[in-house]
Amino acid sequence: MPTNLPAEAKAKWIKVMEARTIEDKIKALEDFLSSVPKHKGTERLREWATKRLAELREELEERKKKKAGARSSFFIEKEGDVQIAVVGPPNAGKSLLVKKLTNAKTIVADYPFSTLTPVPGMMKYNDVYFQLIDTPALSQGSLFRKVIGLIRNADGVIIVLDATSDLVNELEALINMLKREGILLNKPKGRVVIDIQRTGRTGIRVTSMGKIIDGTIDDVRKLLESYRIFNAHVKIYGEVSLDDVEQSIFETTVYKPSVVFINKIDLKIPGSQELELVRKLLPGARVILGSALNNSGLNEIAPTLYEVLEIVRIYTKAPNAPPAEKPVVLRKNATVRDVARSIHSEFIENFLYARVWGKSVKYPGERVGLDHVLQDGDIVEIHVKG
Ligand SMILES: Nc1nc2c(ncn2[C@@H]2O[C@H](COP(=O)(O)OP(=O)(O)OP(=O)(O)O)[C@@H](O)[C@H]2O)c(=O)[nH]1
Ligand SMILES: [Mg+2]
Repeated sequence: MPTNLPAEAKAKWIKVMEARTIEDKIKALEDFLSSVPKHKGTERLREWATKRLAELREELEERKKKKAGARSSFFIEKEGDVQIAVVGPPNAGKSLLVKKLTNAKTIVADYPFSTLTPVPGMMKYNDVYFQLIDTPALSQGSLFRKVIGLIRNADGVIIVLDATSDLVNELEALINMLKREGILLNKPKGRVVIDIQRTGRTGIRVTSMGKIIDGTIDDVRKLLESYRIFNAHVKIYGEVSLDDVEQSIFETTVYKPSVVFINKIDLKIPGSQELELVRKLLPGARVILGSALNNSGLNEIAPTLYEVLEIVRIYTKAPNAPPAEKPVVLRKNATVRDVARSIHSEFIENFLYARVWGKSVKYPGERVGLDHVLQDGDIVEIHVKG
């Protein structure tokens, strides 16, 4: 349903997007919410904004605590290349799994709700650093909102289930809990990514790798402009409606790629019918059977995350120098522009051309422009003016 927001509210949204600090974001979001008229079309938006405000206020509290040197904090600074929240029902084995996969000093205990604060650990695979976060059990309670915040900030999730429990019910409950918070574990049919450009005057560029079912690229441009967004790169994947474009301006729903780890198979091996139902609940996710106790299935986790996250490693190089050892880690459909931006915004402003070696080009060292789509393992040499 369209939100039909008045121009005043739309103008206030841009302030939310432009806010750089949590304090500013809270203020702008409050201001925005007060200008949104109450009717059926804005119901979802208002509900979402209210929850988001609560989350931001909590995050602010946490950051203050951390600054004050408090021992327990829920806010985990991103380290490494991708951040993965390890979530699931109580006592499923989340902590033991994170402990086995990383260097994390997290507590494993044979009673539920033993983990009360998130604990990060680092896992390396194929030159990519995965920061895994052991989280408190996901169930309604005082920590619920905080765990949701952790998941929203993460790039993906590992769902840990206990093979001796009712897998289908547990998973369904978890999916629905997250869905109510605007976190989707199933890839939506289409997806809109809006990259707001803060430097330069690029105008609105729309790259469609799918189709807009009820409008044109020009309609997308007009919609964004009505929100006073004038410099942005809009990427469309799959089938989307103009409504989806508007929802993605608000970021009301986010999709998190996921891996399901069915743990404790040393105690019970799930039946094939049960597994089929699990797969049906999350068709896009990958399911791994294993045991954190016996170390089985653990080796499959990193390569599977790599696949579901659609990770692309790009090795940058300076002219007449060997490629960097540490890749820039991006996602599928990443372009030379994304690589240039990751180095410095000046690389885009002064960009001349790039030379690329690897799977995305016809011959080694081919010259390409900013919009060239790269592939995993490519080497990129960017040439700039002056
Ligand atoms: N048999 C068996 N026990 C396991 C396995 N993985 C974990 N456990 C045990 O299950 C209990 C719970 O493990 P934790 O890692 O603390 O579980 P959790 O999901 O972190 O639990 P909370 O933090 O309380 O939500 C501990 O006694 C573990 O030793 C497994 O693969 N097999
Ligand atoms: Mg735990």
